Amino acid sequence: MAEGQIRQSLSGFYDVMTDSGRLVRTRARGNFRNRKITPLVGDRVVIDAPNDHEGYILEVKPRRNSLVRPPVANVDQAIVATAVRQPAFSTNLLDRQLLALEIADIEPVIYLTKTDLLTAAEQTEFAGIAAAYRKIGYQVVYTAEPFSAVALKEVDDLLTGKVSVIMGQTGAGKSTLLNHVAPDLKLATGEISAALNRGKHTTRRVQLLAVAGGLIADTPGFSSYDTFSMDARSLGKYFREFRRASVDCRFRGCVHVNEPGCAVKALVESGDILQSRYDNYLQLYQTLKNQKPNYRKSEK
Ligand SMILES: Nc1nc2c(ncn2[C@@H]2O[C@H](COP(=O)(O)OP(=O)(O)O)[C@@H](O)[C@H]2O)c(=O)[nH]1
Ligand SMILES: [Mg+2]
Ligand SMILES: [Zn+2]
Repeated sequence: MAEGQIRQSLSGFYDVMTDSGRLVRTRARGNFRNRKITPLVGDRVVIDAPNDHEGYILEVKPRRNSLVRPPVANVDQAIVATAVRQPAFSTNLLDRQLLALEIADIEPVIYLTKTDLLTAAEQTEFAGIAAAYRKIGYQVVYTAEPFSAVALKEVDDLLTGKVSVIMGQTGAGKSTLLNHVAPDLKLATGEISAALNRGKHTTRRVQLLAVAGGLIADTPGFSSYDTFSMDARSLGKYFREFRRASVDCRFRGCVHVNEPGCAVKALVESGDILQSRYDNYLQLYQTLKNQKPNYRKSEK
């Protein structure tokens, strides 16, 4: 028996790094499937490992948190790679990703990619967007020159000693960024990566890569249409600046839509809360309100 961490899952096999530094290929024991426990990369597990090629997972330790996309547990933070161009920047997609992470209780860090594709005027615009998200309370890595020493140092420092995931749309530049942080990785990027994914959708590999003294999962993509289900009235607490402002709303339980004396709406009016955040909030609020309870999938 040994304890360790799942570093990779592939076709029903889980590669576990034991605390004594052995990498053991394991399978989950039958009774896990019966109890509907699917081991996740990042899980702390107890294994029975007579040798390095065939072990069994006996127990999955309680998780601190977990994500569905990518399927990783016990995550300290998520780097949200967001392209300013190619694919086009969307506050809606960014806010949805931030929401997913707030629900999962995982700290987001926003990394703006492809900044070299911006004109000087657009650079100024994005510096403003970066500042606005910092004001909300998110760390934002934004430099006019992509992969500048400053930006890479910031990422390096972030990763050290932590379990991270990098998420973002296909083509956002996730793999390219990781290759810059750790050139040894040689992750496939662009066309090559897309071709590999097309041929491989039956064998979804999830793995934690050792980078900058930490571990990070690179993931093949994020769907902008991932849905959330929760009571619409709870949505506001996952928008940090709304949650802070709401203590000044006239009504307890204000959902910041039609209520008089709403402090959130006042801050949108005064320009202290981004109009785009409010618009994205309203859209999500309506979607959640229109969900029929019977059709709701369980939360997370
Ligand atoms: N101009 C520019 N292109 C980039 C940048 N980062 C990545 N790319 C390109 O964008 C494409 C997608 O990058 P990739 O890392 O595979 O994206 P992923 O799907 O998020 O892993 C590749 O062709 C990269 O060369 C950047 O900062 N500037
Ligand atoms: Mg990639
Ligand atoms: Zn309000």
